[in-house]
Amino acid sequence: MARRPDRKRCIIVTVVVVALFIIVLGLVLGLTLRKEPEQFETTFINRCEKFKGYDCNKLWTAFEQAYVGQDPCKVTVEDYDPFIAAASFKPACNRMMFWSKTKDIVHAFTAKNPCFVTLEDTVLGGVADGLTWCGKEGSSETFTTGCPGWSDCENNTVRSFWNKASAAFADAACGNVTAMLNGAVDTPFSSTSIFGSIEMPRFTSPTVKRLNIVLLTQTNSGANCTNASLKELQNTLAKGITYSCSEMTEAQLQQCSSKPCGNCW
Ligand code: JS2
Repeated sequence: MARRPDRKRCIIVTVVVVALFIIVLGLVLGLTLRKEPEQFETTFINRCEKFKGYDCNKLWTAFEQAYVGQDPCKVTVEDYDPFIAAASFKPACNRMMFWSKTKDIVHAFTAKNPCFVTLEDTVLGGVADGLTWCGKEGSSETFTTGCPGWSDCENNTVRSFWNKASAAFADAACGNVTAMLNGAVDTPFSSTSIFGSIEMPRFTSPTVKRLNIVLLTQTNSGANCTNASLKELQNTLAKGITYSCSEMTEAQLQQCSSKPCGNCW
């Protein structure tokens, strides 16, 4: 007889342990998911505060109104207009740098050579660089997981942002403009890339006087300035803008980083 109460007690203990485990798991998940929106906003505000002269709470409000409560695949570039207006910046004439397939090396360069400015070195791109975010119909939260990918839908939250921010940055281009392209790929210039389809078409003469292409090459291999895609670039560049192309290895670029604003191309 003594065996039955033991068996019953064992079943009760198991049920209690499983129930406790489910409660703890739910609490951890709930806390993590609740932290998601706050962490994103905190990251946004902290990054914004690194740029002087902006009301970062106003910038955050303008940013989140573009996508909060929306289907994450129905956020258009125009939805970010209020943010672009709030994040206006003084163009760095002769020092603006564009890039394509060279993100990491370009940002390592501008980190050492603050003379040159990429979109991500301004508040416009700096607050969102490397981040993922989206909203959901019926929710006032910002999500950073479960968002549609870049190619999942045309009007996706992050893709519309970068298309809009890139267009705004290119609209502000002035004087000598630099673009760092990747000589290790067959077509360093692609008319379907953001640089080729959104930014370069916005360079107009006489505001933009010159486009300096810096083609980053591996030592003595890969594409050079005679590459066919660069001929296509020249053919589509607005009339009146002077074009130059310089081949540069990463080592040469490193040496350039030490020159304060001295052009190496
Ligand atoms: C930044 C992101 C992210 O000139 C550059 C920049 O102005 C950039 O905004 O757009 C140009 C590069 O785009 P492109 O030519 O398509 O080059 P890529 O290397 O094929 O694409 C890189 C992704 C650009 C858009 N983008 N830009 N920071 O976190 C970020 N995420 C995405 N998707």
